[in-house]
Amino acid sequence: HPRVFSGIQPSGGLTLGNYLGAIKRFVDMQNQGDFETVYCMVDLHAITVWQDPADLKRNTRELAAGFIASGISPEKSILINQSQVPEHAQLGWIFNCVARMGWMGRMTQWKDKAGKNAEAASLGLFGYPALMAADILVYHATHVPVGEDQKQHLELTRDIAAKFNHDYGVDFFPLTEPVIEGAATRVMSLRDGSKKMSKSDPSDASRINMTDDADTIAKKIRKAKTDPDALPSEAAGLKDRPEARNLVNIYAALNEQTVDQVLADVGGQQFGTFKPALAELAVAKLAPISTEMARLMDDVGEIDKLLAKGAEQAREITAPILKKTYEIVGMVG
Ligand code: AQP
Repeated sequence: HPRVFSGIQPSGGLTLGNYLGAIKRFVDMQNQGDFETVYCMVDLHAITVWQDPADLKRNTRELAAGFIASGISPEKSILINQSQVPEHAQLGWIFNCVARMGWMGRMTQWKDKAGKNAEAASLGLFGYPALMAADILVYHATHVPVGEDQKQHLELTRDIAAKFNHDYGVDFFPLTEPVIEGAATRVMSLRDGSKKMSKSDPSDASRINMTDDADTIAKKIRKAKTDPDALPSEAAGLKDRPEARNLVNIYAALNEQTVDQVLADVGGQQFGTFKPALAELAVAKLAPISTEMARLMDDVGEIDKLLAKGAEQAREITAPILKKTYEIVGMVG
């Protein structure tokens, strides 16, 4: 079976964006049965910006709970924490020596996150995409389900694989395909239709957290920014209406419908009618997940055990691939 790899940073609580853009897709690919799936909490990536150590531990375990509560099964997928599989960082170093400064400097995520003060950003933040390439390629993974925002990093992963293969005259690392599918590949902020919904947005009202209770979810959706017009009856009518489009996309993704199917039902409605329906759907889909997350978090020992087992399974794949890489590069060992 072709191998799938993807990861999420334990840099805060999970958002609806992470769930619809990533985790829900991870579960689909796991259950399709056509792939061997590896899913990861990328803690080494999280520390490219400051993380309080106690928060990092808690967020990592909570993210593992979020994966499992959403339907990632440790029986069907390999579930790991990045730092527990040392080959990620080891291959990451090799790729730091393959990737070029110019490539990294062109990444829009780097530009957004470093902002005007790039001098003060960590070297790790700059090199982030090389470690991400290693995360994927240390499994020879060929398919990577992600949200739209990760497309550029995946192109860079291909560039790194191609340059490695070319420089060493081998056909060793595969060229990976991003899998960016579904109605919610880019969930936007509830306060600003031009900004991505993000864990690190200072405004909590901008996002739905997976751990929000029903009242909070309903309130955030009620207050979400919209325009005064009624909903159109087909997708083309959402052009130039980013906030309206975002809410319809969220509805479609949660209800596993296309945008046109949703609009066939709700076209003509005002937001005063649509928002409560969306809130009800969101609560119905998310409440069971957050309840299960809280239950799993009552026994972090069990989560740690699962992660230790996942790391062992992962290393059966990664250790031989790293060994072969070292041989190709010319390391004695
Ligand atoms: N708004 C989003 N819509 C769709 N997909 C999204 N993803 C993130 N936000 C959205 C997808 O979630 C996966 C994991 O993301 P990450 O945790 O590695 O980092 P990120 O993309 O930087 O996510 P955040 O929430 O915006 O975190 P912060 O605020 O810390 O930067 C990826 O597949 C991503 O596409």
